[in-house]
This record gives sequence, structure tokens and C-alpha cells, in this order.
Amino acid sequence: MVWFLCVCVFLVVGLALLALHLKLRRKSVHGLQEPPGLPALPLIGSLLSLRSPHPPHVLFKELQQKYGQTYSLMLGSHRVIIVNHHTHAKEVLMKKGKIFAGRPRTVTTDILTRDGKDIAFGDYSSTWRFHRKIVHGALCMFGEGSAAIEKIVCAEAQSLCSILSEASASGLALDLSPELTRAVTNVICALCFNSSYQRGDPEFEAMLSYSQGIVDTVAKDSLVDIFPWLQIFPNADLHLLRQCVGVRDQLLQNQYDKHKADYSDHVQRDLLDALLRAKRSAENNNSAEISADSVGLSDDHLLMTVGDIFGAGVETTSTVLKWAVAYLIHYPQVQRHIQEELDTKVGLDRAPQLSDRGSLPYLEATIREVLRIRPVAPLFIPHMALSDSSIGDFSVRKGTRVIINLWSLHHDEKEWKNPELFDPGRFLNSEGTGLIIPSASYLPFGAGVRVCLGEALAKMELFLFLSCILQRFTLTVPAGHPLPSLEGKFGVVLQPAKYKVNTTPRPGWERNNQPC
Ligand code: PLO
Repeated sequence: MVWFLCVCVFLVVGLALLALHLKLRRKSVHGLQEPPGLPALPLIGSLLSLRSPHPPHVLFKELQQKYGQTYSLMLGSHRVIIVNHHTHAKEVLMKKGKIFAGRPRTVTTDILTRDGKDIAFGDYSSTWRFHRKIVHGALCMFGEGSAAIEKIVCAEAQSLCSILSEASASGLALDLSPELTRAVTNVICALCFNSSYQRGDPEFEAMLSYSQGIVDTVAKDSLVDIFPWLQIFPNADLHLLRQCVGVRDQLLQNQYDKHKADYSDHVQRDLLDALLRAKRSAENNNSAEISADSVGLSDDHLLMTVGDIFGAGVETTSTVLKWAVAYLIHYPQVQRHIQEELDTKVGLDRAPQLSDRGSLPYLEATIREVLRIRPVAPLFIPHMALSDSSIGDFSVRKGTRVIINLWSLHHDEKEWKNPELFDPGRFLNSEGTGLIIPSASYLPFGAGVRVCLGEALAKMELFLFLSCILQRFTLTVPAGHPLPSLEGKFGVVLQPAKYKVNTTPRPGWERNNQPC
């Protein structure tokens, strides 16, 4: 009897859940259907269907075969829509950019950004818009727009090449990663704080390790981000994240205090000065609109934003450089082609400069191809619908998270011939003389309201660092070492595994030691 009752109760509850699920599925905005969904169970959501040996961006690309280009799943109790095609991606990022400009709050990003007080992870609001505007202005003034930054990047490229020379003279196989990271860090340090790190500086070493700790633990759809209540249990990742963020915040705070102490309205030494000035002038401004906006712009906001610029500026650019070197080692013919171009257009008597960009299309095409084949952030940062809306013919309810799978866009077989092949030529016209973007399915820096703020700076750095290195050296795999892995470790940025490189000075270079 008891058993019979149990079975009845089980059946009734089961049917009720199924009915509820179907009702929810049919419930739509503006009479549209919801996207097809992965099976979901109460509490755990679609977790069972997401078990896979592949990283999320690859799995999400594969799931298209079963569910179509745009589908939904449940991460715990959060509904998530995955977008794998460029038309829907552009609708989300550009056409309906403001509707989808929200950011979900998660446990890990809240720790990193003091509850979303930065720009990258912070939710969309009037404070956010104002904040982004002043950062954009400051970056234009000190970043891409200024000749000073070109000098800084060239000087760093030069000192990087000296280190590579030393390594090649001693015949040692080198892990380029710390050297590339230090060069990129120094550019950002000069830009943000008007300072730089020497080799072996303990603060720089500390920075390298805290930043890796953050990359390893933040915003990678870890379980605490899906089930926030898991925080009540001891969690090694969260512990590491808090510790790393603590170290980072102390470094940032020191710089912030120094800048505030000797701030002057008349001199702007760096980006932090420019931000301080914008904040002060907003505070002194009587205009109702601006002062209302500036209410939210606390010291924490500036500090978190400098953290963003620093983190994004270092981790992304150094990662792309590491991917570029890995691919150049795998494809020596591409390396030779770039070197021939450098030899004829720049020669050996002087270092390459930004004004050479127009005459080095093959190098530019190679950079574009690296950004396509190994996008820094294959899933970007998740977006969130701020109101009921739609994507294509599918309805989207307010609060739904939307993940754009950039990996699918950049590896779409219908858009790219042989997408896994590294072929810079696809970004050149048929004569090989001019650059093209052959497909609309290419968004390495995102698009719309939240497009990357550092795009111009990143492109400048990639060009100057790679041209300086390849003008002077040929990069090869050291004898007895394997070729670099091209697989990548998924996280908030897609990083290549560690590898070693031989840097051989090119014939004729030893004679010409022209500084940049
Ligand atoms: C990298 C590690 C740093 O210690 C903190 C940090 C800040 C900004 C993040 C960046 C990390 C990773 C790359 C991010 C960037 C903001 C924008 C950029 C996410 C976590 C991208 C690719 O969207």
C-alpha cells in the first residue's frame, strides 16, 4: 500500500514537473518560441548534458548539430542562451546592444571587482556608461592617440630583443612567456602609472603569479558561479582567488595613493591622473545629469577600472603574442614570408615603426589570423538581457544570460575554408597586396556597447613586438623539445601551454644594433 502511494506521488510530481516544463517552454515573449533547450533537471539544470572531455567553447560548437545554432540550457537555476552564428551574435551585440548589455553577477567576478564596480564585469547602468566614457577618453589621450606610447612600446620591444639576444648567445632554449609578459606589463605600467619593472623585480614576480591565480579561478563557469550556495563549503579555488585579489588590490592601492598624494590639475602624467581628473571635474560639475552620474564613481570604481585595464592589457596581449609565436614555430613558411616582407619594406638599418603598418600587409594578416584561430576570449564575457526581447525568431526573457560563442564564429566551416588551418593568406586580396576581412563571422574584439576598449592599443603592440622580433630573429623549436601545443587551456582567457623556443639571430642583424 505504502509503495503504491509512493509510486502515485512520484508519478503526480513527475507529471506536474513535466507540465510546468512544457508550459515554461511554450511561454514566450511577443508570441515567439523559446530556443530549443538541452534537457534540464530541477536544481542541477543541464549539468548532466554538459559533461564532456572538451572545453566549453568546443562543446557548445558541437551541440549545434543537435540543437541548432542558437539554443538554451540551464546552469543551475539560470537560463543561458548560447549563440553560435554571426547574425545572431551581431543582433545581440550591436542591433540590440543596449538590451543585452547587462552582466550577470557571479561569486568570482564579485570578488575580483568589488561587486561589479569595474567596466568589463560591471552591470549596465548610468554610472557604468559615464565611467566607460571617461576611461575611453583617457585611453584615447594616453593610448592609441599619442606618439609617446609608440616610443614606449618600441623601447620595450628593444629591451625584449636584447634579452632574446643574450639567450641565443648562451644557446639556451627559452620560455618566452615571462619576457613577453614583462614587456607588455611595462607598456601598461607606463600608460597607467608612469612606471616600469626591471628584470627580476620582486613586485613583478608577485604580479605574474597573482595574475595567473586570477586567470585560473575567475569567471570560468566554475561550480560556485553556478551554485552560489557552495560558498559555504571550503573551496580551494575561492581561497586562491581571494588571496590573489588581495595582493593585486594592495599593488593598485599603493599606486592610487601615490597618485592622489601628488596629483596636480596642471600635469597629467598617465592614465590614472587622467581618471582622477575626470572624476574630480565631474564632482565639481553642477550640471544635474553629470553630477547624478558621478554619484556612483567612488575610489573603488577607479581602482577596479585600473585593475581591468591592467589585467586586460597584460593577459590578453601577452596571450596573443604567445599564440603567435607558437603558430610561427609550427608554420616556418609564414615566418619566412613575414621576414621577407620586413627585409624589403623596412630593411635592417632601422627598427619597424607604426607607419610601416600599411606596407607590411602579410604581418597584419598573420596577426588577424592568430586572433581568428585562437580568440583570446572564446566565449567573451556572458551578457544578460535587461528586458524581454528576442534573438532572431526566438523569444528571450529578461534576466536570461547570453553567451556568444566566438569560437563557433571563427571556426564556422561555412564561413572559413578549412578553419583549423593557419592561413594568413585568407586575410589578403587575390594579389596579396591588400588586407581584407573575408567573412562577417569575425569579431576578435567583440562589437557594440561593450566592444574592447583596448583594441587599438593591442593592435599597435602586436604589430610592433612581432615586427621587431621577426626582423632580428628566427624562432624555432629547440632540439629535443616537442612543438608547442596548439590546444589551449580554457579560462577567462584561452592560454597556450608552456613551451620553449630557440631564438636565432638572422644573418646581418648582429652588425646592426639600431635602437627603435
Ligand atoms: C586577467 C587577470 C587579472 O589579474 C585580472 C583581470 C582583469 C580584467 C580581465 C582579465 C583578468 C582577463 C581578460 C578580460 C579582462 C577584462 C576584459 C578581458 C576578461 C581576469 C576580456 C578578454 O574580455
